[in-house]
Amino acid sequence: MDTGSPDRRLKRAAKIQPPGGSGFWVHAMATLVLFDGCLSDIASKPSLDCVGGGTCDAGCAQQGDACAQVTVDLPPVPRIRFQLQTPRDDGDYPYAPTIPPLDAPTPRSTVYLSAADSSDPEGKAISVFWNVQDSTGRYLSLDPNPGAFRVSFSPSFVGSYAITLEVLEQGGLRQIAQAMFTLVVLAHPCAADGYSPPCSDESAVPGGTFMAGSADDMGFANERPRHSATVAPFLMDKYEVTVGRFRRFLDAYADAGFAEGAGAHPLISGSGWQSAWDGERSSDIRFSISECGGAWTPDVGDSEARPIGCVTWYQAFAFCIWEGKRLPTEAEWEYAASGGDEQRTYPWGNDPPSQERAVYGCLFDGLMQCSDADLPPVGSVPAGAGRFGHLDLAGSLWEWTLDVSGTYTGEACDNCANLAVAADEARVFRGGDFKFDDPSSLRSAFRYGFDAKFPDQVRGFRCARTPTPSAQ
Ligand SMILES: [Ca+2]
Ligand SMILES: [Ca+2]
Repeated sequence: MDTGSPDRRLKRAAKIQPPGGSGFWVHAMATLVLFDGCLSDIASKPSLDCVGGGTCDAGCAQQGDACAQVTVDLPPVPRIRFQLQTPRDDGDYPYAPTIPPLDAPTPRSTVYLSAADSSDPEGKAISVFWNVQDSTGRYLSLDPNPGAFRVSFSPSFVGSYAITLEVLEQGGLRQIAQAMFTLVVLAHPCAADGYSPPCSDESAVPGGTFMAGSADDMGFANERPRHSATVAPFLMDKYEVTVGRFRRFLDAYADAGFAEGAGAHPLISGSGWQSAWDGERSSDIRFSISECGGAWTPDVGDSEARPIGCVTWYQAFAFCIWEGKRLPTEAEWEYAASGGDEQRTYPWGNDPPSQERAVYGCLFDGLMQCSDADLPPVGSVPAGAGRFGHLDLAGSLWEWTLDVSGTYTGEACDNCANLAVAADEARVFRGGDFKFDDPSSLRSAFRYGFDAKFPDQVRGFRCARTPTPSAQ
């Protein structure tokens, strides 16, 4: 008699149905596995001979064996609870596979798991073991260790994560029970349409003076000399302009130009639209972007909240005018990224770049090769927010600014912009991009310039405006 064969095991599985309306993102299954519930090691277990006794469990009785009386030792009961914020105490785990939170967790967040409600019906001690696998089957590391009753992990990417809790009876039949559920991690909930709040939000930047550029022993030659720059209070888009926002512009923009001087910085003369730039229609812009690619799709799709690249400087300027805004000056952009007089090396501070703080180096999806998944929806790395709340200033896409690309003179800048167009029509863009793997490009003072007419998948933008006195 082979008492250890799999068919001697009693298995039961139950699907736990998530409550209506939120079931799309969580699926739970509890599996109970009773090892050798009948005969294995029978001498060491409390037992009752079923021959003539008539009280054996069905699985044993069908085989006509003498068997253990398993009803006196029920399997342990695994219970998973979880929390998406730092728990206040050991009981602060409000969610369960059948009680999901309203919002799914986001990449780079922390998920806190608790097995503390698990128990054994007979009150025996239990031990637990967790494992968490991502959608590729890779095991995630658990803090502090997989055998702890309370653990946490950080999902790196959008996708499904299989969470398994195994509970083992200490003593008795040493029965093992398992509970499993699938947690779906979604992109940062900047609205799926790409323009509803918070996607179109602005963050206010108080005016002030800071040192623009880099010191003599820092950065690249075009960042020097360092010089004083003053900016008046302004508002700047919290996020890079999304596909959804740009689509609304293309759908509504019927003209092929703007009034002379539209979109000017009110304190910088000659900074507005020039009629010589008229002529490009919505259909022209659509064609240009479609040829270039990036996150753009011809029809509304899954990429509405991803940043729009492949825009020329002129198209970016046109969009900002259409939204009642303008392009930020280079000094304004750097002021926001530097945290003003905090003189931050990076928007988040002076700590070196990491994938938690900036989308760069084609590593957002955790894989070395570059793919669409390396350019996520805007705001996907909230830990990289600047002092004034702007997201993705460093990384994601380069951002066009108003200024012509040129060298610094060392003169103090008082709401200034370089408007002296050069033969190459190069305009400045800032902040690095999702592909470029040089973390130096993510510095607040790093500057680069290229032909304003030339679209590229790695170049996008955000808009700014000067508040009216009543709005300040
Ligand atoms: Ca990659
Ligand atoms: Ca950026």
